[in-house]
Amino acid sequence: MRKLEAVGALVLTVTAVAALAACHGSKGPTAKSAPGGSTDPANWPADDRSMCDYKHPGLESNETAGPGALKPNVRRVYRMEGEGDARRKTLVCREIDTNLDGIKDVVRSFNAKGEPVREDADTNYDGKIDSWSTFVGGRMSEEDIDTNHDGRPDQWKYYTDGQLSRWKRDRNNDGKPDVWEIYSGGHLERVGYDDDYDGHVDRWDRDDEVRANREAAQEGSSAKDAGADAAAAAAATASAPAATADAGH
Ligand SMILES: [Ca+2]
Ligand SMILES: [Ca+2]
Ligand SMILES: [Ca+2]
Repeated sequence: MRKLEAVGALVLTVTAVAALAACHGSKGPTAKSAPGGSTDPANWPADDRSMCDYKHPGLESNETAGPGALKPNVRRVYRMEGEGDARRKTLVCREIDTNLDGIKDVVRSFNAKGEPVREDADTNYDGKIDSWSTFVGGRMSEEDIDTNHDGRPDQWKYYTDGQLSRWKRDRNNDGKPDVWEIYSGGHLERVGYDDDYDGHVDRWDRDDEVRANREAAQEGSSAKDAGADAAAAAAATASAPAATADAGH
C-alpha cells in the first residue's frame, strides 16, 4: 500500500511537472508546435517521435490522454515479468507530448523501484532536446540545459537533497563553464567568474555583492525599457544570464 501511495504521489508530481512544462512552454493561443507537428489534433503526424524504446519483446505500452488532450498524448512503457498470477508490470519509460502538437517532447526512464532515473525534454518545442536531467534516489540531482539551442548544454544545475547547490554557466559558448554559482541551503552564497575563459575563476562575488549587482541589473533593464541605453556595463553583464534563460522559452 505504501508503495502504491508513493507511486501515486510520483504520478501526481510528474503530472504537475508536465502541466508546468506545458504552461511554461506554450505562450497562450500561439503555442508553438515542433517541425512536423500540428496544434490541430486532426493533423497530428503518424510518427510521434517516440523516445521510449517500446517495441521490444517483453515490453508493453499504452497511451492515454492527459488533461486537456483530445487524443492520447502520454505513452507508458512497462516491462512484463513472470507468468500467470505472478505476472507483474513495471513502468520503465513514460513520454508526454506536453504542448499537444502530436510530437513527444519529454521522456522519463524509471528504475526497478519505480524511481525516475533520467529525463530528456524539448522545452521550446523546436524538435530538439535541450534539457537533460538525472535523478538519484528519485530526486533530481543534475539538469543540463541548452539555452542557446545549439544542441549542447551551456548551463549545468546541481541539486543536493532537492535543493539547488551549484549552477554553472557557459557565457562564451565554448562548451565550458565560466560562471559558478554556489548555493547553501537553497540561497545563493557566492558567484565565481572566469572572465578570460581559461577555466579558472578570476573573481568571486559574495552574496551581498551578488544582490547589489542583481539590483543594479534590474535598474539597468528598466532604464533600457525607458529608452535610456546607457545601462552600466556591470548591470548588463549581470542581467545577461537571466535574459538568455528567458530567450530560451
Ligand atoms: Ca509536443
Ligand atoms: Ca528544443
Ligand atoms: Ca565558457
